[in-house]
Amino acid sequence: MTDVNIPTLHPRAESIRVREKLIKYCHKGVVASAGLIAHGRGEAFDYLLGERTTEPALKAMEAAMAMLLTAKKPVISVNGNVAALAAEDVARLAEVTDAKIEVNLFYRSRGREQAIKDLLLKAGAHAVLGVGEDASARIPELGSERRRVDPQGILVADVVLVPLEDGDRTEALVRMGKEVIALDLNPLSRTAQQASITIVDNIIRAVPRLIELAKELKEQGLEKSWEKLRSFDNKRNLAESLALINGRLTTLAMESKRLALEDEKLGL
Ligand code: PTJ
Repeated sequence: MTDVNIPTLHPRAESIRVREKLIKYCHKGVVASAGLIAHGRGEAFDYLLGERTTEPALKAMEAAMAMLLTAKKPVISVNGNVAALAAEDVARLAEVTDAKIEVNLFYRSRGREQAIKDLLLKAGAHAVLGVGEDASARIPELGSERRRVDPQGILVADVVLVPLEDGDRTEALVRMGKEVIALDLNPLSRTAQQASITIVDNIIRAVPRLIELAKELKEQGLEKSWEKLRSFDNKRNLAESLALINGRLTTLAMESKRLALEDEKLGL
């Protein structure tokens, strides 16, 4: 592995730093090779969103935090990308919401499970479920390795936070009667569409904001949380995110056309 020198003034310095982090954790066996591809898809959607936390994402975060704070057995599901990008924040989020942390992988191997658990413990997590023999229960009607869950964690959870995942598990968890909070930059993903609440934002920005929100909502009281939850509509919120991308692209297309016309006038 080579260490790349990232010029501080490079316009995409932060983006390159994040990529390098994922590559490093891929070499350490935390991130699956396909996780690098998944990150690229996330980057593309982040570009379309303007690489910022949008109003619909903030609304979804408020509802998600309300759901987590009023849950009886909340669980945060962690895969390789999540551990590499947000281990410390996930540990903090679990603490402020009294949630359990469980490793759940599509490309499951004993080595990766353990590497992710170690990373989370080092980042401050008190306990990490779903590793080795602990993942002894199964999500019914699910074929992938994601079906393996911990009987102390996802199996009995009422609310599961599922960051960075597009697949069949969310649907299966909803069928089991659980509420699912998805965190996914792609508002069109299967997971985003099937979840009870979808936060369309980058995990790097979203989890720190969720931690701040926990404090704010706790200060406001439980009744306020229920209100936020009752008034939230996921389909409407997803539509707002899509409209936002659409509006942004329309504005950018118009601007590009205006510049082309100016060039034409100048004979360029
Ligand atoms: O660690 P494993 O074995 O469980 O494998 C994890 C991956 C990510 C490889 C696996 O879950 C997978 O293949 O995921 P998908 O189907 O590519 O879906 C990942 C979703 O996360 C996509 O919809 C991306 O847009 C989204 N995404 C990627 N990076 C980010 C993101 N969402 C939020 N923040 C990001 N930084």
